Amino acid sequence: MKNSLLFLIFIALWFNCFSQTYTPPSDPKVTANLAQWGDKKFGLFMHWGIYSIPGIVESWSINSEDADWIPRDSTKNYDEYKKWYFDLNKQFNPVKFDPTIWANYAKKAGMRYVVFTTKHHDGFSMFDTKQSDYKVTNAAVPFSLHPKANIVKEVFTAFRDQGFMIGAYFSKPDWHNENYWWPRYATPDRNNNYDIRLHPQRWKNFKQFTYNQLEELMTDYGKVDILWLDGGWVRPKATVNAEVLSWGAPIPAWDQDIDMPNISKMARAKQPGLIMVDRTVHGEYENYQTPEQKVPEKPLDYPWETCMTMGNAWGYVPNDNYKSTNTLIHLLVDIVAKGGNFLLNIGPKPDGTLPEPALQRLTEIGAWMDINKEAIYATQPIAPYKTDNVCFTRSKNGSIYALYLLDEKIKLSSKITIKSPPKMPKKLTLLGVKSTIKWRKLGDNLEVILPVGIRYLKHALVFKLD
Ligand code: JFZ
Repeated sequence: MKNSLLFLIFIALWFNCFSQTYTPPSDPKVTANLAQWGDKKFGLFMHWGIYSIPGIVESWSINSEDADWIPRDSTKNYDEYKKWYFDLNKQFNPVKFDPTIWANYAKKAGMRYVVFTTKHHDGFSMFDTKQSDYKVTNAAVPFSLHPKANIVKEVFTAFRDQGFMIGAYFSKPDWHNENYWWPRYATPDRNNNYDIRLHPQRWKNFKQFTYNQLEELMTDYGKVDILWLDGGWVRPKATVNAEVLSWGAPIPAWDQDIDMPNISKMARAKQPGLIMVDRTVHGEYENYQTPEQKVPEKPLDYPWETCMTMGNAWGYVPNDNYKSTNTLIHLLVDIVAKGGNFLLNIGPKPDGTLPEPALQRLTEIGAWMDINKEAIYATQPIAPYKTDNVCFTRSKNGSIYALYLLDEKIKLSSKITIKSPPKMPKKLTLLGVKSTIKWRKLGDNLEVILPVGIRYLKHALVFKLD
């Protein structure tokens, strides 16, 4: 009897510990902030750094792993290339940088929060850190003389002034820092390049450096709502799971534990209620999950956000292939109908402006949001979530919306079907149209007679079922 009870307890603990990938926050302030963030639905992700100057992949080209998605100029040997890349700081001079323009476009597009790269894996700090000279405000950087040189402060202020929630992207690994990539050894892959078990003090120094930089960001840059920590391979070894193994990168024999409990204690003392996203590490410091470049098939039963590039690259690359406005709106609708947020990324150009195709898409998305935002903001998923090309959302006051995705290549017929709506309405309206909408029940479906003269409604028709 006793053994079987012990066995059952063991199974329960195992299940809870390993099968669960989401740990709800225990702090009510975090829970409240998470709900506020969840209502925002649409955010702007921005990757901006020295990689934007040549228009190449952010940081990764100095990583020596042999992967097709890590291109590198092969006319230089690796050490020459790394020096060339790290010296790009001496060319950073975005003279047209004006984050107020960025914030205005993003707000008009319907975006309500921003996540900005304060430091990517290459270690170049886009803020005036006192922990390193490898920063935008150092005299080696031409832009350091500009009044807006403390870029993170300027970006956070400009977006906060427009009512945005503020997110700080911060890379846990720092490939420029001598206590992560020790110059004494080669740098064969993304991991720190020495055995921490043999050099504990060096790793201790790196933990302190990281803590100090995060303390600066949590102290000197105003209210920060989200700490978005990237570089998931920097984690306690015990947390390495199938997802990490799927990345195909070497797993060190030692522990790259950055001491999240210590960071979290400080960060939340400075920023009460701070949402923390220790990406892919899961556990109590990942308050929401961040599927990257993909949308989950079904709604998830925990908070989540799809992060996705508007083009193909996170940073600015010339002639990037930007997704159409139609595709972007369909992604937003699909994500929101499944209960997620859409963090859409734009990489600013080396001169500080946003690429024209990105501005055009922000403007067009904004025109659609102006008409249909009530079906997006502060909504919840409602079964059946999506049938064919129709997504469903539910507002907090109980209104149900059917978002009928339009294919730009197909002429819209005068009669459309909404399959298996969550309920049969007493009254049906089409957002953006004053006239009443004729419809009839066909079995479990709604057949809708579209009014004439609605060609100005593009990308998705949004019906309100009252
Ligand atoms: C990470 C960053 O590395 C990337 O540069 C970008 O900032 C993105 C938003 O976040 O993306 C990853 C994450 C994991 C891997 C590669 C890129 N991986 O495991 O190979």
